[in-house]
Amino acid sequence: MSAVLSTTSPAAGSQTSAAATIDGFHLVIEALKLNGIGTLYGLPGIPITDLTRMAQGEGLRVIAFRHEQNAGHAASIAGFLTGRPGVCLTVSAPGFLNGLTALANATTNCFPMILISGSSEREIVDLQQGDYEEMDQLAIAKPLAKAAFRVLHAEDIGVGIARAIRAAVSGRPGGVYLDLPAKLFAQTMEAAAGRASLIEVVDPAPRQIPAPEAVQRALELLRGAKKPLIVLGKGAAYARAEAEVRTLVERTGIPYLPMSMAKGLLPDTHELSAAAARSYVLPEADVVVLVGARLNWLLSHGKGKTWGGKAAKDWGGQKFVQIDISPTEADSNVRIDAPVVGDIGSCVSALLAGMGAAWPRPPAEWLNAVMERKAKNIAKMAETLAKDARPMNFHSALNVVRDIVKANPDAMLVNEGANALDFTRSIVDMMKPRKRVDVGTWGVMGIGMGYAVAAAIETGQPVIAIEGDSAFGFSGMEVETLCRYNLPVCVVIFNNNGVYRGTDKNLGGGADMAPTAFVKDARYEKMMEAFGGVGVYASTPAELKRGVEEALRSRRPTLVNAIIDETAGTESGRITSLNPAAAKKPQA
Ligand code: FYN
Ligand code: ADP
Repeated sequence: MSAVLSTTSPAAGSQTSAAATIDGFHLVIEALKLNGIGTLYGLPGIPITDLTRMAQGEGLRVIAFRHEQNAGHAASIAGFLTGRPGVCLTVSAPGFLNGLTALANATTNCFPMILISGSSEREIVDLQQGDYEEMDQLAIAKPLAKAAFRVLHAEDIGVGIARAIRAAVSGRPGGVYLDLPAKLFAQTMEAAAGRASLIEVVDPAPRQIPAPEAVQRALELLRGAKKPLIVLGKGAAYARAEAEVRTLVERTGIPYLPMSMAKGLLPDTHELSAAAARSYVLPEADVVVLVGARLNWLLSHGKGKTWGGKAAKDWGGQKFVQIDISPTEADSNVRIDAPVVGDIGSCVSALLAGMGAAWPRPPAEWLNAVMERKAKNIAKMAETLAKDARPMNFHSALNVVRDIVKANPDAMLVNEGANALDFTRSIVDMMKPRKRVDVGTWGVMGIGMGYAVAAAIETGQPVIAIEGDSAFGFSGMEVETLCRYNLPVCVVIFNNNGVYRGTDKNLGGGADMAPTAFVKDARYEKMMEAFGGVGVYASTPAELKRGVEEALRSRRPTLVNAIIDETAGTESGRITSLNPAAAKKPQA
């Protein structure tokens, strides 16, 4: 475990008789360990190959991927799941660029992540003299990250890593870039001084207590509400505020709507869940409490027809309470009447304290109307699910997944695609917090295998990844990674032969397939078999059920190729209105 050069791996390369020196490699490793970072996600290569070897030698877990984007996504979701920054390690220029999508996605989603990339020689890069993988990485990363730092001297490694950790997890979490030039790793310094320069970050994400007057303002607004609604976002899941949120919902009796990654914060079967009455409660509500959810596109920016406005940009008349750690989030889309700034646990606790033990329930007419609409939609859904269509469609396949997830509430669910995403979100109930991870704020495709790897590693639970056949393609090579680390991941590909569906034709009538169509009847399960995992071809619900259940039982990496009716999908799933051509047509 020693980091003293003379007692460590010869791979350090630079040791002499200097028994009491330490190099940059080991300072980085020790700084990470000192701060409780036990896993690195990455892809070795110049100049970080030895860093990955030495980190493993020093007891860190190093998970090596086949493409940096997947390693980056893995690190970011590790950050979401643990509340500690997930670390991704890449080589310079091209590897760094491959990691940037994940860094930007982490920042957008408020996931704490640190992208550490090796870089080429500063002097040559800055004079643009044509170094190996020359690129001004710090400048490129800056606009995509919450913060970006470069360390040039071994004695600054401790500060650099401490700053990266604080930036990633304090306040609104996000992606941080840390630039480590190749020369830094080989620098040495006196070992005792080196260790003394490292910083163990104290209280990296301090609680943020809301102002009492902000809490009172919110309570006054809520007290007058006739049709109150709570919207739970993934910020509440990240904040691990499920106990406080449950008390808030149950003490007030206010119906709540979970955003996609907040599903399971309270069990989706909770009597106050209004998920099945979404299009009723949003326009009808008069006071809406946003708890770690932004009024972005996923909530139609808080206005327009979704909210009962007459036209696309009209205010629906709702008043908003917004609980968020970021003071600048309020008023980003519509007026926020009562912003409550602080961490969600502290804010909700303060609201509860201000309410006292007895708080008036919402009027019965409101609750009854919501429950009536909800019951109607659930009954309609049950009818559709019971149809057992052959060939399988999204509903008959998800009917199976729904039962399996219900029977395995600790399993993680990864979900991406268009129809595969939208149908899974509304059909598969989640029973526990932070079990569902998906395309998030951007609707990004390609998170699948990276998230699946990290979900398995960070939670130790089995993972079910429901993947559209297109979405899977972005990270499909990582099935080798699943096999290499023998991870308990069951990938289920909803294979309908194309993007959205498999029936599109070449509009020009030529021999090429339509841009949205794939090779018909592709045998994706053989990809998993190629690396020693289990492949399953499933054309019926019974085969799908057997395949997934066996994967959960065996904990072996498994890929189930679920054959779906190629006519089953709709263009862009439930967000067809975002297509430029569709947007020209009047939307419901
Ligand atoms: C939900 N619903 C249910 C249930 N849960 N019905 C019965 N039972 C249950 N349990 C109903 C709900 O009331 C809605 O019907 C419908 O199912 C869909 O619910 P959802 O998913 O909550 O709502 P909706 O309208 O799809 O949500 C809007 C959205 C969502 C923007 C938040 O679409 C979303 O998260 N989209 C992400 C899309 C994405 O990122 N795609 C990737 C790019 S794909 P109604 O109330 O009747 O409306 C590239 O092409
Ligand atoms: P969703 O997509 O589920 O609606 P968003 O990503 O839009 O969720 O919103 C999450 C919000 O939660 C962000 O505005 C972020 O600032 C906030 N947030 C993240 N962590 C915390 C925390 N610990 N306390 C309070 N707010 C938080």
